[in-house]
Amino acid sequence: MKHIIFFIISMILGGILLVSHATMAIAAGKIGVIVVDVQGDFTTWKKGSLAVNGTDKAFVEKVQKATETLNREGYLIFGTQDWHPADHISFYTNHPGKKAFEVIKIEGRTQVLWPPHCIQGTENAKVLVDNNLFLAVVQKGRDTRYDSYSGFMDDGGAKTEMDQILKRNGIQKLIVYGIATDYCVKATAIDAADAGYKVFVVEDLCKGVAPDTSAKALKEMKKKGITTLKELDLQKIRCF
Ligand code: VGL
Ligand code: ZN
Repeated sequence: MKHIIFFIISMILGGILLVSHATMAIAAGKIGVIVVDVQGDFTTWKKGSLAVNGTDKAFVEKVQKATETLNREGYLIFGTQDWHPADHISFYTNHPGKKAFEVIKIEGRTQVLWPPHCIQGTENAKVLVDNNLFLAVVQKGRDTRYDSYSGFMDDGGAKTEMDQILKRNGIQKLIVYGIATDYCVKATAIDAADAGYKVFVVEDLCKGVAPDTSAKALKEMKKKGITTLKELDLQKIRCF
């Protein structure tokens, strides 16, 4: 008899837990994730042309695991992919006499000159996180004339499909992480905040090109009302 009562009580409690979990998942349906530019050319793992410090295999696997977890919990996963034509304006090789990482002005805009990277259709332009996890991957930097750190719009002001796609899915909050903290993560997170999304950036799922610009980027993001979390803390994000 005792066993039967115990069994019934555990079934009821289990049921309540399942229901509350499902409710949280539905509430969480309004939260989206943007995985920024986790591509071969930005990683040391794949010996990328613009490899960012700390982007070894272990880092990419950590990003993969976190993205799987978020997907399993019911969050909608989106990605960005840097996707440049070979004659892209951001490549130093397209500016005779200039060196990699030189900074120039183009029509009043500041342009860092990068080594050629993420050229459309090359092996190291591939997104390294399991492509099946993404509801959509938004490509950026496709216009030869403009760089595009942000997943929302390029330096010429042309919008990508990102905002439309997020709105179509009822997303109001965004968890953002990837590469690089000081460029594409920062620009994507700030444009998201400006577009009205509540944004969370997960620091240990990001890597930056340089420590000083990364620290500055985190400060700038905080000033914009973005919440920076040291690590992925779903409790904190859900309760926000
Ligand atoms: C990026 C430099 C050039 C980035 C993209 O993903 O942060 N950085 N293109
Ligand atoms: Zn680029």
